[in-house]
Amino acid sequence: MKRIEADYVIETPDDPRRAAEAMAGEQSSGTFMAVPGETPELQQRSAARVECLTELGEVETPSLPGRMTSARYRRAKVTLSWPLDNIGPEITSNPIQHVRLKPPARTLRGDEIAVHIISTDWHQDRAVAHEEGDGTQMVTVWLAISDATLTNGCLEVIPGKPRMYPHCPKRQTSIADGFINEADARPLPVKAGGAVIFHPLTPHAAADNMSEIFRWSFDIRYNVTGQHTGRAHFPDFVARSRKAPDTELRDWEIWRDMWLDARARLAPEPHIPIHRWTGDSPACA
Ligand SMILES: O=C(O)CCC(=O)C(=O)O
Ligand SMILES: [Fe+2]
Repeated sequence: MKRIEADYVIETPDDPRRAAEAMAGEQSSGTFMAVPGETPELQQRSAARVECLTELGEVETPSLPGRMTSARYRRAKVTLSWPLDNIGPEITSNPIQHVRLKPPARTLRGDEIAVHIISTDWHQDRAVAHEEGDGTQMVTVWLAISDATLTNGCLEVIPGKPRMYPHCPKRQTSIADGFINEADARPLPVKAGGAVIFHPLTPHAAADNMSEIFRWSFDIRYNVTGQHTGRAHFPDFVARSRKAPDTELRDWEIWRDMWLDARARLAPEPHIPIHRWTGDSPACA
């Protein structure tokens, strides 16, 4: 069976081998908690494997401060792999994608609320799309272009059972009050070039950028080809296909033109909301 590989550089106060096994263990069938139908056989079949581990010496301070502190950290290069069948060979690039260039919060105007500029409120990506996409198998790939740190507002997630929470139009569209406990949040600092890959029901947010430089990231999404993207009025493209390799789009100029066409088509028409939530639902009272 074909496998996908990813390389990591880790720094850990723990034994790197144990840390690598824990990373592989957490990245098995994709949720923090077991879901119905997740049998031991399925977990075994879809589990990540440690392919290779090379120790790179010790450092006194980690490149990215995390919650654990120690006098020494052991560095290692780790290669993990997963069966290609975990995601399948037919993959579409979903139209819900953003480039976020977040300036230092200090430099923003007091009334600045544009969602990609300020902190991001708690939400789920499946919620900020149309209901037709609720059954779609999708992942969000959050790519750090600059280091994402505790200071500049790295992504944070809350582990839990995968379920959809009601959302309300607040400062941004965010999870209704009383459904999540923000004290359970886990910050996910990553180095530039690193990625956070998460399920569309994972509650996530990002704090203000309290550093003096821009926090730059891309968030892009992929879904199984043929399934509803959740924003059908926007363009998508086939990123990979084993069945029909000729349908893969490799020319960025065509992708750009698809967006220009979409803008020309949509701009004169009434606005199409990008999600289903309105402030009059009982959860928002
Ligand atoms: O980068 C952020 O501030 C939020 C990212 C996000 O909501 C996402 O990637 O889905
Ligand atoms: Fe999001």
